[in-house]
Amino acid sequence: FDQAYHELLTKILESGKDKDDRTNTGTLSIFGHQMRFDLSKGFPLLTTKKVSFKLIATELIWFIRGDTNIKYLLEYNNNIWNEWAFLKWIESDDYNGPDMTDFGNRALTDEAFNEQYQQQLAIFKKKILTDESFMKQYGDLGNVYGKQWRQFETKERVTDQLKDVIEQIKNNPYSRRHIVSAWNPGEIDTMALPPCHTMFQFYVIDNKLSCQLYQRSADVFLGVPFNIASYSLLTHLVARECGLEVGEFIHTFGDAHIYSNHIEAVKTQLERDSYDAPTLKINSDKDIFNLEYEDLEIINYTAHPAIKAPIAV
Ligand code: THF
Repeated sequence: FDQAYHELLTKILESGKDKDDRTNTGTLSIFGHQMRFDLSKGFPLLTTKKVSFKLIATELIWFIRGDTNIKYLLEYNNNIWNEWAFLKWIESDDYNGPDMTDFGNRALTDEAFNEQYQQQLAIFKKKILTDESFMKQYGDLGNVYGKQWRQFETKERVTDQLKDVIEQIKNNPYSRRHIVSAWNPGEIDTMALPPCHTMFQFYVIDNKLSCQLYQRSADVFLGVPFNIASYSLLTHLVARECGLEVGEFIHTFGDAHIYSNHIEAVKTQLERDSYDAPTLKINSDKDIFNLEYEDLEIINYTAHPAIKAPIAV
């Protein structure tokens, strides 16, 4: 599994073009790529760096529950969406701490500022967990993935796309319309961040369920290892719900990029050899909408150490 990922990293290093981006970090970028993972051969959690299954599984369960408030993630000590909620707070009239403009970039270059930022972030997290009205106002990221998967609104109706697609797979498995879209053009401006995983489609053949994701924008070093494991886990959960075996996860990209401040980390990872893939175990009969993180287990996971790198905000 790691090989397909390493091929993508190598391709971007060798043929990516310098491209400016929203975050002013700078990237090497290519447009259009595809990877395939045969899920019957194991679970694609990368082994050339340690990736946290807990962070991936709690984020996916958060999407499946239709939740868009980071409180649920914080309760699992999952901090991967903090920056986007924090941004809404510091831009509001309720914030009266030190100036946090452009905190993502400044925290990397100014040690004194980074200390202030970590302090404000800690205050923010504590308020989300202990102050209910603050949590409701500033913990919510807007109509992001969870909202679109479970309550996609158009003028005519509200659609539970995930529930509907599962019903369709059960009743009409060979349909070519097993689609869930997170891209709701009328609601993009309500989202903290427009969806990077734009839409996915399921496909049934020989009693196996496959899933293909179209990802419009991909942070290949930090995000993609999460995205591969997340959609592979989703494929397992939907297959189990529908009484099917798992087929392939197919990952299709638009703008696939490596941030300029991740290049050294990428080179370190590319020098490593992979281990055998782990396997996923689900220790419960609960349905997909009631499953909890504690019901999931990754077994036989051996990996090289994690490689730290800064997230672009
Ligand atoms: N923004 C950017 N710039 N990249 C992304 O991948 C990304 N996401 C989500 C939303 N915005 C994004 C958030 N997903 C990490 C991983 C996934 C994220 C955000 C952050 C991360 O920092 N991972 C670290 C470990 C972090 C920890 O231990 O707390 C890692 O080393 O893997 C795309 O979905």
